[in-house]
Amino acid sequence: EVKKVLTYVERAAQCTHPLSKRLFSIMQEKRTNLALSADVNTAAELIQMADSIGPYICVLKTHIDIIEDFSADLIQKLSSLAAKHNFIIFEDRKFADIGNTVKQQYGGGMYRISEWADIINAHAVPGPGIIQGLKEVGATKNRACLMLAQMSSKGTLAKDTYTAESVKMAEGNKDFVIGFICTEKLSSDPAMLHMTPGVQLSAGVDGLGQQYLTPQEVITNRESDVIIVGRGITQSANPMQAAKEYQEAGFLAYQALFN
Ligand code: 5BU
Repeated sequence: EVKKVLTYVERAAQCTHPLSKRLFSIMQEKRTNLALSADVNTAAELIQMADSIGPYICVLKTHIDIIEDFSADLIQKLSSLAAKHNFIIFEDRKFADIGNTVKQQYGGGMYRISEWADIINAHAVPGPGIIQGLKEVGATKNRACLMLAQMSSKGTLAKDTYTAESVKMAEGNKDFVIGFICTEKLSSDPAMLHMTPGVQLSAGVDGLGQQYLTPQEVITNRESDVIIVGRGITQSANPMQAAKEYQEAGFLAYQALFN
């Protein structure tokens, strides 16, 4: 049996959710499957990173709660840069509570995540109520969610049955869940996105449990769609050059799927 790999264009055509459709289109247009994990601690650094690395990425991933000087102005600038460089904003909030609580964490508080983050993610551990709660806030705004089906860290409990059940939960909510955070392809549905953190140009570990795979391993062997890179870019002497290298490595691996 010959396994047919679909192009980003073909995947986009299969998407019913506008955000996954848009993401696959951006990946094709900008020739990138790179997501930047912009784990910096000030608004100025985040803005600077988003503007300089913006041309090379399809997704900008934030941890908004590690910013020391958060303000509405930061969100406004970030949103303008997303429009300028055509990338999607993913707040890596990892919601993990009951539906009624995550609703408030997503829509309220000081960050008002639902007002600016195109994509958020959620742990499956509370059960499907977490998706219901998030959906009540996000669906009308055309937002989307990724299920945390696997993690990159050593000793993760998100494996085996847990992973399989997370995938089922995601697939039962395709009007809001557009894919997974995972370390390998988990769904044969071409509309489902697979995004993988723990990526550097050389495999290795970080001393606090993070485990790194190379872009080629992630795209070619694990058959994931998007590589998420943080320190490989942000801690590089030349982040822009590093971003270019990750973009190239990721996109070349994608193109090689068709050879
Ligand atoms: P790094 O600097 O490339 O190691 O950063 C990885 C980022 O991805 C960081 O923001 C983590 O919070 C995030 N992450 C991860 O590393 N592993 C996971 O399983 C998940 C998220 Br989920």
